[in-house]
Amino acid sequence: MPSRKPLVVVTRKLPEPIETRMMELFETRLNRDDAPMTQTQLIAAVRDADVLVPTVTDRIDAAVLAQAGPNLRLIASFGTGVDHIDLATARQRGITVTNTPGVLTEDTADMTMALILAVARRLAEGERLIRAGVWQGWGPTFMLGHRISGKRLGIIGMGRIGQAVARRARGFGLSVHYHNRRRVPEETEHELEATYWESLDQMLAHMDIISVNCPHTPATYHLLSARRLKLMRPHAILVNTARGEVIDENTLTRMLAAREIAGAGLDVFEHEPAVNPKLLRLDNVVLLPHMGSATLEGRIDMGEKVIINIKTFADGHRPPDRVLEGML
Ligand code: 8YV
Repeated sequence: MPSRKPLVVVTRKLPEPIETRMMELFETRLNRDDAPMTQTQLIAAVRDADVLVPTVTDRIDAAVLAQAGPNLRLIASFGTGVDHIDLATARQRGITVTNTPGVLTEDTADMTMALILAVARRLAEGERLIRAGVWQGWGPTFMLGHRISGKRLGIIGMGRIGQAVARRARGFGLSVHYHNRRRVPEETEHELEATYWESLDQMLAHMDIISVNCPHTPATYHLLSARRLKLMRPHAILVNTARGEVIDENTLTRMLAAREIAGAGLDVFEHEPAVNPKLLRLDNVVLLPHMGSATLEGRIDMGEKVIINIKTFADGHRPPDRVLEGML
C-alpha cells in the first residue's frame, strides 16, 4: 500500500455514514448515482484503484482482473458471498480479497423464516387478493395454507446463517435437519437439536420444507439439480435466500407449475436481476428482489467491516475477513 491515503473505488452507493467515514479515512471515489458499473467501468476502476469495494452486482472475473493496475492490492467486497469474484485469479495476481461475514446472519435468517411462513400460509396471495379488490369476506375453507409447527425443516448449509435459521425454526415448532459438507460439532447439533443427514438425497426425500443456506461455489452450482429436485415430496416447499445458482431454476419452475413441489420462496435467482417469466405467473411462489440482508443496521455493519478490512490492510496488517479459496 502507498504511504499516501489509498485510493478506494466504491462501485455502488453505500449508507451515508459509511461513505462519510470512508471519505475521512481514504481517498475515496464514490458512485453517487448508484448505477451498477459495466465491465468497462469496472476495468477502468481496477486500473486506478489501490482498493476496490465491489458488491454482488459486480462481476470481478479474470478479464477484469487482467486489466488491474499494479496498485490494486485489495478487493474489500461489501457482502458475504464472494462468487462474483474470481478468487483464483485474484490470488495469482497477489490481490487480497475480504468480505463481511457475520453481520448479516440474523437478518438473512429472519428473511428465511419470513419466506417459509409466506409460502406455507399464502401471505403474498392473500395480500394480492385484497389489493385486487376481490376479497368477498372470511370463509371456513378460504385461503387455507399449511401449519409449519410439527413439520420437518431440512437446512442445506449449516454455517452461520443455517444455524441462525435452525434456532428460529425450533421456536416455530419445526424439527431441524441439515446437510453440510462437514458435520457440525456435537455441542452445536445438541444445542440446535439438529439431525445430520450425510446424504442430501435422503434428506430431500424426507423433508416438508427445504431451506438453501450454503454459498454458491463450483461444488454447489445446481446442487439442487433436476434429479435432486425430483426427490422432494410433492407437498414440500423450498426456500432460497442464498444464491440462485444453487438450484436448477428452470426445472424448479416446471415442477412448481406442475405442482410436483408445493411451493417456493425465492429471494435470489439464477440470472439476477432477470427472473424467469414463468415464475411470475405462479401463485405458489413468493418472489423477493434479493433483500435477505437489506436492513439499515446490517448495511451499516457491513460498511464498517469493509472499512476495518481496508484500514487494517493499509496499515500493513492482515485484514480480519480475508477470504481464501479453500474456506468456501
Ligand atoms: C448482500 C448477499 O446484500 O452478502 C451477500 O452474500 O447476498 C447480500 O445479502 C450483497 O451480497 C451485497 O454485496
